[in-house]
Formats: sequence, structure tokens, C-alpha cells
Amino acid sequence: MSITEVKNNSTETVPSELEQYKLTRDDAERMYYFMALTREFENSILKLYRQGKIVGGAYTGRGNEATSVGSCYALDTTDYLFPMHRDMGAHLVKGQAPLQLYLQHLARGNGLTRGRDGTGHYADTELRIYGNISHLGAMIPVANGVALASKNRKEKSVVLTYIGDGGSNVGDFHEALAMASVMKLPLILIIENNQFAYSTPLHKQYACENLSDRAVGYGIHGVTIDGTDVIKVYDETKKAADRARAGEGPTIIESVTMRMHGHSAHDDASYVPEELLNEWKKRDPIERFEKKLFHWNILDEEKKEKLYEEINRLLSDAAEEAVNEPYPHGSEVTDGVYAKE
Ligand SMILES: Cc1ncc(C[n+]2csc(CCOP(=O)(O)OP(=O)(O)O)c2C)c(N)n1
Repeated sequence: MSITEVKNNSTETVPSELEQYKLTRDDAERMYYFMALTREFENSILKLYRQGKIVGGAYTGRGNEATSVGSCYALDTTDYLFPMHRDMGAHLVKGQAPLQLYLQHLARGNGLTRGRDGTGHYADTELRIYGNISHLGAMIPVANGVALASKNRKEKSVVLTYIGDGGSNVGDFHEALAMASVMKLPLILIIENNQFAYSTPLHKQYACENLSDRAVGYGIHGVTIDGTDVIKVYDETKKAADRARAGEGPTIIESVTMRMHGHSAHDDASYVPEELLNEWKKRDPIERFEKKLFHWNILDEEKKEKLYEEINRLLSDAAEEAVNEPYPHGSEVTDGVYAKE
């Protein structure tokens, strides 16, 4: 790792790897915080699932934290986010409170979907988070619609959404990109290539070299990056957002990662070769970044311990509060379904 000692305005030394992307030491620490928060939050969801408290499935993005955090970190507050089931980090970076996320997963009556859903299918219009639509690919045309509205209103807001390697094969993906490219919509699509679509490995899914090669067919910008490198993900998303704001249309970013758990908590992923998992463990996105932060003196053991204590206190307080909230009352079952006279 090479560091050029560069002074920034606050007289702190900024490692050249951060400086070249106009990131500060605080930015780096925040990205680390959000990756750690994401993993700890998802660990607690798995615990609640095993305790029988989660109403739906429990999907985690272990291995994907650099992609979800780095990409959303590149957004402005006025941009729109359409996350998928591995993107808890993006929810958190966009400002979603852990309490809201627990209420949602626990299907409590005062959650964002008022107990109608037990995972991440919610919208929070204030934070500009929309989604997730479970039917793979179906969210991209909706994201297109928001991107078109933003363009028509001359808002300069961009729309960031995600799809898996498996999801990138459905028809909606193609139709949405065909439309987004000709209309030059301010859309950023991250293909999270995490090696498996449920139990289907990559070689049974596509025959091209990179999934970003598909961008050529739409005449748009496409790039493949290491999805375990939070700074790289941030940088490519930021560049895509800058292009989108300048009216240059959509970008496909293929972010290569590994799904380090089963498809969801019920799946032991026995079909994933252990050697493959062991290889990817060496590229754990949080550990990789942590090493850099230690090297740059942004983090040390004491600071790390405090940060994890803070995160775990925040999460256990929020989880306890959410667990004690009631489920929706049966009498409310048709609320939001039929128009009231
Ligand atoms: C159109 C459609 N087909 C099937 C499913 C069921 N399903 C949900 S997630 C999933 C695997 C998705 O794999 P991928 O897109 O690679 O994303 P990953 O889960 O690996 O992140 C499947 C088959 C679905 N939700 N929608």
C-alpha cells in the first residue's frame, strides 16, 4: 500500500488513495462504520430469525457490504435509491434508522409497511428509498420511471438500483435498459455478481465474459469492478452519477463479490464449494478496508472496539424497542387495500 502524505484543510494527513477520489479521513471512517453496522445489523436479524421472531425470510448481504455502502455513499440526499435484498448497507447509508428496519423485519404495526411485510419491501418517500420489488428485474422499469420524472422536472437527481447476476437475465432488465439508454435517463444499475443465483453458478447463467459487456448492446457506459473494494465502488458510482447528472444517461456497473451465506437463512448453501468460500474469505470487504484504516492511522484497536460497542448498543436498544412493539391489529387488515368512502 503506498501512501503519499498530503495535508488537507484540516491539517490531517490524507492518504493518496483517498485524496485522489476527494475523500477525507472522516469519509473513510464513515464508510467503515456503515459496513460494520450493516454486518452487525444483519447478524442480529439472523439471531432474531433463529429465535422465531422474524415473520418473513432473513436475507443477508455478507460479502456485499463494500458494494452496498460504497455505491450509496456516492449519492446525494436528493437522489433516489431502489435497493435489493443484499443491500442493507445502502438503506443505512441513505439514512434509514435501524429501529425502522427492525420494525419492518419484525412486521410490527408501526413499521413502514404497518406489518404487511417482514423484509425490505418498503418505501420511505422522505429518504427517497423505494423498493424492493421481489420479482427480479421488475424494479428497474420502476426506477426508470422515477429517473424520467427527475429528468422531466430538471431535478438533477439520479436513481441508483441493483440487480443480481441471476436477475440480470430476466426480460425486464433488457426492456428497461433499452428505454433508459435511448431516453438518456439518469440511472445507475449495479449488477451484483455474487457468483450464485440461489444454487445456480455463473457458468450456467451467461456466456459472455463480463456482465457489464451487455452495456455495449445498449450503447451505454459499462464497467466491471472489484465489489469488495469500497473505495473503488464509491468512485465508479460517483463517476456514473456525475455522467447521469450531466445528461449522459445510464451506466451499468458490474460489481464482483461473493454471497458468503446461503440464499437466505433457511439455506445452508451446501452446493457452494468450500474452497471457493475460503478464497473469498480472504477478500472480506470489511477486513480489507480495516487493514487500510489501521495502516493510515485512521483506526486502531481501541477505536475499533469503541466503534463496535457503539454499534452494538445502538442495535440492541433498537431491536429491544422493536420487539416490544405490537403487531398490527386484525381489524386493520384491509387498511390501505380498499379506498375508504
Ligand atoms: C422473476 C423471479 N424469478 C424468481 C424469483 C425467486 N428468486 C428470488 S431471489 C432468486 C435468486 C436471485 O439470484 P441473483 O439475481 O443472482 O441475486 P442474489 O440473490 O444472488 O443476490 C430467485 C430465483 C423471483 N423473486 N423473481
